Amino acid sequence: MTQKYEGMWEELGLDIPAHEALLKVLGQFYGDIYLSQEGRLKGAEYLDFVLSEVHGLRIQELLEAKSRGQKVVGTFCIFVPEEIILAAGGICVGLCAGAEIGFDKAEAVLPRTTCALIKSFMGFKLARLCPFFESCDLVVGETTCDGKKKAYEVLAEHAPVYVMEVPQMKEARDRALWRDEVVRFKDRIEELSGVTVTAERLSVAIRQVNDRRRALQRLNTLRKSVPVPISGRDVLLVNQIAFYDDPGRFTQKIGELCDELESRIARAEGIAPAGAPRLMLSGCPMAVPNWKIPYVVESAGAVLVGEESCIGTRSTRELVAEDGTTMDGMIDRLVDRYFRIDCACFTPNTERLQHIVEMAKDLQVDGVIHYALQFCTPYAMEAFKVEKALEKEGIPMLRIETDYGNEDAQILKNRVEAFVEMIG
Ligand code: BJ8
Repeated sequence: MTQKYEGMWEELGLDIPAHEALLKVLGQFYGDIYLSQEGRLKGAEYLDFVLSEVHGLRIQELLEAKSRGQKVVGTFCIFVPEEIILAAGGICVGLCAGAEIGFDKAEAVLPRTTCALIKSFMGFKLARLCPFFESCDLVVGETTCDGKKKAYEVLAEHAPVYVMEVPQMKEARDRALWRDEVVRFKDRIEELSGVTVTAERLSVAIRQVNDRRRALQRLNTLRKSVPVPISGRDVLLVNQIAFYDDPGRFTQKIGELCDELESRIARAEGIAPAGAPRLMLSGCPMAVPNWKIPYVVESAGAVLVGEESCIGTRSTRELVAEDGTTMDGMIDRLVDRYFRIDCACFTPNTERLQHIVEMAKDLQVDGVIHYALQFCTPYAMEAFKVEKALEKEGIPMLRIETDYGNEDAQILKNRVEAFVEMIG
């Protein structure tokens, strides 16, 4: 792939030697964590292909779309209403990053005590290693946690940045502010693209994004089966790819994967033995290629059956109501759907506790692993409430705080193994 796309990467201004080294490490990492799994599905070939071409073919597609006049918009948070970008003929790509890359450069402009996700996206940008970033006509930030909102001020010195104000509470006045923000965002996207977002265009986009969510909901429902037919690692990858790939193609491929899973379930076949402890992850998002915890958990003999996270059910649980007929009506439905997101940046955030308990029961988990990135105050603080809520239901929880490095791999392994042994 390297030679085939080198000209394209050069034009995007990437640091070619460093990028080549990154792809090499990523390939090895992927081989160890993904390709080594036994009994993988045929549908996983799609995941392997997308990942192998994530900086190649997909970027080529984005650049071709740009040459036809479409705009590429990068985002960091599931609060950004993708439907509006699509309705303006644009393409939305997730820019959160899950690798310890460019941290020396990031730490020159941000405190060391910043969460790894923020340092990673800043590092990828400053080290010129992300072709998605370099393809963007606009990057959209949001006022969720303090680290992110201050980091966007720095990022704005290096890229065209637009910030949406996300409220901190969920009162009527907060909803009114959020509605204004969604309309302001629509205006900005119209200005960027030169395309007016009409009710017809928005209605098509709402259905398209909902279809992708429905495909992921179907996949998550199939994981209730005992034995579980697909590994947590593979589902995490599916959720990660959802932020990069073309929505129509993704929905079709995940539909095919689900068909295959249904046949596997009918034959009572699983990816892990029926007695393997079933665990659920809860907490911070895991952006590509952050596969550390799922790998540790599944190597310890457990199987992951759910992810209560933004790269998981937090972004797929809710659909936008499709019964809006006017522009105002559709905006209201978008506003309501996004306003229900239970991010730990909100206070209070009791819905999240209810969702976690419901999910844990529904998936018949034996335990929950709460995952917070180091220096992520919202999720690390909320972990205590999550633990209490689960304790009331008799569901054990292991609290983990970590980063993208491998220094704590052995400690994590020991802790997860002890947890799995305890619940098993
Ligand atoms: S809706 S979870 S994607 S804000 S890990 S940067 S919170 S310090 S990612 Fe998030 Fe939107 Fe919420 Fe989801 Fe800050 Fe924590 Fe870092 Fe985080």
